[in-house]
Amino acid sequence: MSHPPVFHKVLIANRGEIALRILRACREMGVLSVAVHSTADANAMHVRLADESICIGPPAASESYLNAAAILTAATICNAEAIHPGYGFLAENADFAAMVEEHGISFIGPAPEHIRLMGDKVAAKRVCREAGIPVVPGSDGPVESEDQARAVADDIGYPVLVKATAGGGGRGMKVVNEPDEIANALSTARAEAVAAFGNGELYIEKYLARPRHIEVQILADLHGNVVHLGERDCSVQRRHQKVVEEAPSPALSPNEREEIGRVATTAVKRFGYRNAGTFEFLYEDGKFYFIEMNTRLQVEHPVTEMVCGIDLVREMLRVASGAPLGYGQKDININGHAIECRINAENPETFASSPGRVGDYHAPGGLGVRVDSALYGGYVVPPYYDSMIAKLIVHGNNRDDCRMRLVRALREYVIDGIETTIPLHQRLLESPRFIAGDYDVHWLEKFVRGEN
Ligand code: MV4
Repeated sequence: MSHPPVFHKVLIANRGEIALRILRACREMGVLSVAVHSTADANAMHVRLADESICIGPPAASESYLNAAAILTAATICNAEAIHPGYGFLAENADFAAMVEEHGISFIGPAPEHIRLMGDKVAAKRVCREAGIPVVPGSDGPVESEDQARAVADDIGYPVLVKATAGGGGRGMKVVNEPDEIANALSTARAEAVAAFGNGELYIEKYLARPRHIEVQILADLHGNVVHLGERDCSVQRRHQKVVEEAPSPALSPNEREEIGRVATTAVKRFGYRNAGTFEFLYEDGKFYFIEMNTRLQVEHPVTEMVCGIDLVREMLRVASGAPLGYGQKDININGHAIECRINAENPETFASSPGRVGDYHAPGGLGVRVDSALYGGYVVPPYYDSMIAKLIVHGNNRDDCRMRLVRALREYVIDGIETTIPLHQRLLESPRFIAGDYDVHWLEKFVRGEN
């Protein structure tokens, strides 16, 4: 079989480390890259390194990186064949993906219908349940009334969690401990959901008190070939922001790993999903429950790359261009262990953001050490965007070798001039609970409050 060559030129609709990550994959494949940038990012590394660059608007993301018309114009002017959206911004905007395709440009990601489907958390749960994935018990659809909510809660038992259908990432959730609280929770959650998403639809789930967040990476081509690349444990979070991620999860047995990967792969084949995707599960007491699917490349994808030896961005470009995966599940092996630290420009105790000029800069190196960052000495971190400035990813033969290598690499990392969360990472990586792998989604919040 012959296949069309991968794209001639790709526009990267993003900034920061992920724009560099995509640019690097393009260059290694002989694909030309186009950077887009706001006026605040004229001196950004992704602009410096790309083959071409186009300014798409003022600093505010709403007028630049979220400006679909400006990005499509840029892609048309420079004759880009494809757009990679990275994560955040327009990455999970189904209307944007559809507009890209209507312009005869390939969207490097799933079909617009699949982005739309998974953006509706109730619909996503339904199709996943029907495809044989275990889901959290709850209302098998949106709740229309207080009476219905009460009936569902009585049925599954308290505590329950009220969630927004259009939500995700923890916004618009309310824990309900007893029947008396349900009316209040519904109206507060509905108001928050309307304000945040312009959609007040809600659903109800059994509240799991101490879950781990474990997610499965999948990759699918246009010919029905699907593989999973194992799981990531992303339970070390603060305010619904992941702080440390690792692969494999220290909590899963080999049988559980095989099972969670198999159900995810089966579901993807069933609903004909294409490109990269992630199934998010809550894991508690030896059972896992699907909660959401992410239809984008994720921030934490490098830990999967480090243990699988597969370049996920390269694969996204290949399958988007129509190439077959060319390997099957039996060809995928999980090797050793990888941990990622997300380093933010923030005070490590108060988490107040700390943009400004970077002074001396020295990134760590050595065997098994990877730094995904767009920082350089003298760079000015702008105040307009996400505070994540670097990801330090380390691989080792086993979890503890990996962890000790990461502690070593953090000590080498010099980022002068701004405050960073490196000291927090150093503390948490040396804490007994992290060393034991004994943590859940609430552990880090308690740790930063000094409770353990
Ligand atoms: C849950 C849950 C417990 N039970 N769902 C948070 C982000 C979003 N992706 C899903 N999230 C959760 N869903 C059920 N049925 C716990 C979380 C959760 C969480 C909840 C409250 C406070 C902090 C949290 C941190 C991580 C996950």
